[in-house]
Amino acid sequence: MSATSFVSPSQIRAQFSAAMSAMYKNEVPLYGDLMDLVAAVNQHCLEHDPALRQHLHNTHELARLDEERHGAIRVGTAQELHTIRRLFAVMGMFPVGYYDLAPAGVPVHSTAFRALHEDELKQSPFRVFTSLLRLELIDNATLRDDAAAILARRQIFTPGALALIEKHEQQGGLHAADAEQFVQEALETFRWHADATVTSTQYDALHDQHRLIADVVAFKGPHINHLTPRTLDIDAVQHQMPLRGIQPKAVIEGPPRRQHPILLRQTSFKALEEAVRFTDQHGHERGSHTARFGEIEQRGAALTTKGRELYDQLLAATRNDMGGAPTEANAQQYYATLEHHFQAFPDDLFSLFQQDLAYFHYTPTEQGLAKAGQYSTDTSIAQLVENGDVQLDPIVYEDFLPVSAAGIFQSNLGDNRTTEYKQLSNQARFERDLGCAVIDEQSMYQKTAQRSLTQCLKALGMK
Ligand code: OOG
Ligand code: NI
Repeated sequence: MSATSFVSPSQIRAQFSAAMSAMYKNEVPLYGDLMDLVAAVNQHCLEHDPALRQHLHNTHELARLDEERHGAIRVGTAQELHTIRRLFAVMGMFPVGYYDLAPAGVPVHSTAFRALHEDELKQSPFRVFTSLLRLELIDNATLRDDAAAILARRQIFTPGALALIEKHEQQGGLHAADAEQFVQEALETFRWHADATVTSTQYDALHDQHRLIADVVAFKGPHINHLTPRTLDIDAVQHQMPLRGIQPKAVIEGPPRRQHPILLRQTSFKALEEAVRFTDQHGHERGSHTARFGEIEQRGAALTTKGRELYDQLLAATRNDMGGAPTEANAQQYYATLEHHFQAFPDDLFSLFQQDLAYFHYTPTEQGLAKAGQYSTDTSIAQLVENGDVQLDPIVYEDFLPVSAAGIFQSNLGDNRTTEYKQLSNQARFERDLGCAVIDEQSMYQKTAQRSLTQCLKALGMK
């Protein structure tokens, strides 16, 4: 058998994403309802907004939209994080970015596993926001040691998954039958287990320290805690959720609604209370745990470092005016303040391009192609755009936002406790546990934009 008959990592990722969605729909029926709502809203948007449809077509996002989703998991130990990295590598998913949630009172730090190249993202943009519990932030030494001992006893990967990860590393890929088996074995790591690994007393102790700690430590594995479809109109979905019996969180995280969406807007519905059995419970005795929830998101343009700084600054100014994170009570005032501050963020493509705030795909127009080969070498890309010879389409943001992620965590953890962990962010330690450096998201968008520009100029006979 030759290397050429390996199944591509993108295909494995697409299969895994579909299998995960089917499993989660089964486990959390509300997810299925949310998917139906998102599909209806997306169809409506595409029918009523031909420019949006054309843009999504140009950037190859239209074909992937129905299959687009992200998930989230929380692992407990360095070893688990290390092996999960190797597992995701089989599917062509690599750690992008470092997110420190400690300042927001969540004792984790995180990365997002995803595909890197636009050709691969096109096949499947599936991403998994992956957090590692930071036991070192827990000040209760006994509890910390107990939690570490409980975590040390569990094995979150099946023997089959471990064997296939190794085979993939040795051979450089997997053949079809192995790939199929890998998807099934890998799924087991993300499955929900109603049987806890601790007594109800232990659970209460973990839970009293922080709900998140109980969620990570008390179970057999890092169950997928949400799976998020992508909508083209998050305000419409937020509005329609209650009509379908789904209660959304107070506010949509991220930038305000705009003509040209930037980064990421997200909202979620509250976690479900689920029956679990602790190790000291027998017969029909049950306890309960809330962890799994639903989320939706709308994605917009990836921002340059300069654009991102402006975003962070305007969001911080909004929060400063509000005196902290938004709540149910001040939601309307929050939106108004957010919109007010974001007037400073240009909302037309040419300004975003000219002020170097966002990343773009460059497509030669028919008018431009008709002039191919006749351009003088000093024609700038800005001139080509202004003349209508090149069309701009924003590159979609593939990553996450730490402030939004903290809001999502907090809303589904269901408490407004704002313990601020004072310990410094520790990317070096995270990378050591992970077994490699995280990839810089900016460099990924720069490369994609550059490849697009090179191809565009070539088509116009300028390179
Ligand atoms: C992850 C929360 C963050 C997002 O989309 O920002 C997240 C978690 O609750 O484990 O998923
Ligand atoms: Ni999420």
